[in-house]
Amino acid sequence: MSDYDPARRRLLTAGLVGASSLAVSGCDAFDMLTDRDNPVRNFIEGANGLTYRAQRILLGRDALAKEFTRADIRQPQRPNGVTNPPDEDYKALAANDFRGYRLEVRGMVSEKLSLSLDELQAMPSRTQITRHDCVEGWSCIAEWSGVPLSAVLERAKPAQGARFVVFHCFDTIERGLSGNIRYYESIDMMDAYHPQTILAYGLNRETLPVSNGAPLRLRVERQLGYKMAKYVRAIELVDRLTPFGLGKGGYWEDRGYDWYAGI
Ligand SMILES: Nc1nc2c(c(=O)[nH]1)N[C@H]1C(S)=C(S)[C@@H](COP(=O)(O)O)O[C@H]1N2
Ligand SMILES: [Mo]
Repeated sequence: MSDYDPARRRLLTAGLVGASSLAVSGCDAFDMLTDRDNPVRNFIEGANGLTYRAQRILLGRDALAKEFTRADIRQPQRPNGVTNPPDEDYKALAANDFRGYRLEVRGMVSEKLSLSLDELQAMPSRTQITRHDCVEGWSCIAEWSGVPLSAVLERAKPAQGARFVVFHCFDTIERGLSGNIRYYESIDMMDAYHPQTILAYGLNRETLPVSNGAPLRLRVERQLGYKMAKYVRAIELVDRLTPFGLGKGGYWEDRGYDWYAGI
């Protein structure tokens, strides 16, 4: 059984709109999202295409998300969404400390890759202290270490027409009528090559724990938490998002969230 309940999620999301304050445990309230008239929140909720274009124009290709210091880390990263994948293939890997794990890289690439954790950890690494903002109304500052997605893509050599990177995850988040629905996400090539976009295997100077996405999870620091796929098992380069899930580019996007969740 997944310990994640989409109905509860919907309730929390709906609650966010009316709430003037939020009771959160362990993490700071992301106050601006609870304020109806806050321009930042209105910006987030504005036409998604407009937000996307505006951020690209205003902030540019390489604008960095704010980075913090260790003194700013006030609490552990709050585990959210799926925190212990119920899937047998995942459990078997976890039971063996992920020694059998491989990240598959496929789709519109000239070199398909299959990388072990050791191989990923031998690649260039980046560490960054950033704030994770969940759409539910909380945020956490944490230190993330991993391999820049750009380094993985340079090895795989994306084809000319590749426009998006799709992240396929291990975790079943919902059991649908025609089978298990696993979490997935996607970003565009600009975010894929952004210097702070990493596949993280470390959190607060420890090995990334299962609750936060072990053995590998995406960090895409200029967007909201739901974009940051945990339990990544494969990445696929594509020119369109319609073939996946319900066609909107991610599990939560298929259920109404914006594809571009810029903050
Ligand atoms: N595979 C997977 N990735 C996921 C989720 C999930 O349920 N499954 N939840 C998302 C949401 S809504 C958030 S806020 C973050 C939570 O990351 P954390 O558990 O490290 O805080 O993961 C995101 N990535
Ligand atoms: Mo979230």
